[in-house]
Amino acid sequence: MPVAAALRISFCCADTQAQPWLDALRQALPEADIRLWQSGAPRADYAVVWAPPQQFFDEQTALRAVFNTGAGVDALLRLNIPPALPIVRLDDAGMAVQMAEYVCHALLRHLREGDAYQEQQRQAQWVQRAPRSRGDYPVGILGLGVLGQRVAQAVAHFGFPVRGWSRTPALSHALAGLPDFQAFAGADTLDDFLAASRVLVCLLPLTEATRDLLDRRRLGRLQAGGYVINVARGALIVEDDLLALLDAGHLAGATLDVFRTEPLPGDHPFWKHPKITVTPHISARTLLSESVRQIADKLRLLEQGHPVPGTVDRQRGY
Ligand code: OXD
Repeated sequence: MPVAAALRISFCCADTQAQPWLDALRQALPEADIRLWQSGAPRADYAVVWAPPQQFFDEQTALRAVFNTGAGVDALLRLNIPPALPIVRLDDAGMAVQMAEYVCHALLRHLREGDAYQEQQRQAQWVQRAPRSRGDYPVGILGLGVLGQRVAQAVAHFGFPVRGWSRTPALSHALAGLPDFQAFAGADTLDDFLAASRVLVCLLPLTEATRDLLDRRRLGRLQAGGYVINVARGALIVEDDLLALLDAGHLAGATLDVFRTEPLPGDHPFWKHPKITVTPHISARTLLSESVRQIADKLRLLEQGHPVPGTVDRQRGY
């Protein structure tokens, strides 16, 4: 059903090429008046945003809902936004499969000793290293939302034992059928979950409860030779503690896609650390056509007075 003619949508996305988004949104919602936000613009009914300035919300005081063009809303929740204004994040929109690819790539590269073979090539050394057994690499997925569940399935497909942790018990059918899967739920199971994992995949949202969650003590619970893959938010991990455990040899390595400060500063020790692989927050990109389709569908649902999936629980922080 088309939306009402007079709807106004304001687009305010940092670090985003606006024109392709405006074109796609106008095509998906032809009845709406969709404009790139600038200071002093008329008040809109809906907003499509990524990392907008506070000024946006100071001026846009008639919004009925805000669509975030990413999965994480932590940056948005740091702003002063009316508490009753619904914030809707993308759920999946093509990100889950990308996340699964990224995590499996990092995991398999670690299992198959990609770094060591790369070094051997540099030295022109023909050495066949002893095969490793994936049974010795239980993979702990910290956070079992849409992305975490997809990652768990993909990892299980390669025959790894999978451990999953969620804040509340929320076992889906997708996970129930996995062959070697162990579920942990609630804060008091976190230590046991970590101790049951050798590879840790961080997929939690950043909230007051998860900031600095992975400190020396908790990372130290991972099995010896542990490996950390962070595709969620940099601030989940205490950086100095991660470095200390890598240097002490308890952790074998880390693949990091997200950082406390992005872009990662040029002099940051992660860049040159021999056990760390750095990528520039690319594990799951926002895909324009899937995202616009999802935003248009959700906006229509809201206009019809229906609840929409992906609406952020402001209390919980995601
Ligand atoms: C994110 C995203 O939230 O890239 O990090 O969508």
